[in-house]
Amino acid sequence: MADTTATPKTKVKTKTERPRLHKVILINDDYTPREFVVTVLKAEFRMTEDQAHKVMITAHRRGVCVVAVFTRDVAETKATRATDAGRAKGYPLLFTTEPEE
Ligand code: TYC
Repeated sequence: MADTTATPKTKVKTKTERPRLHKVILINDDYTPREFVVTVLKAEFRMTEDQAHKVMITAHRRGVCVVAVFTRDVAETKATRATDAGRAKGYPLLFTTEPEE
């Protein structure tokens, strides 16, 4: 009978890396009403009125503002949904995504 009890000489150690996070970025424009931007931020990103107002005013003053970070799929879905909410009302409101460094 063959000896089947030999100890394996190599060990497999799997290293799992965390998924890279992606930023959702709000872009300013001259047409979308401030209150509408706040409404979208509250609905899609579960922000309070206060948080949403701060993000909106930062984008308004500086041109862009990071809204939040998520895994890539979630970031892209939320950016698309939020952008579509503006488009449905005829506004050029734009959310983009980019990977975190
Ligand atoms: N600049 C817009 C206005 O004055 C408001 C606004 C803020 C639009 C932030 C987009 O990402 C934005 N009505």
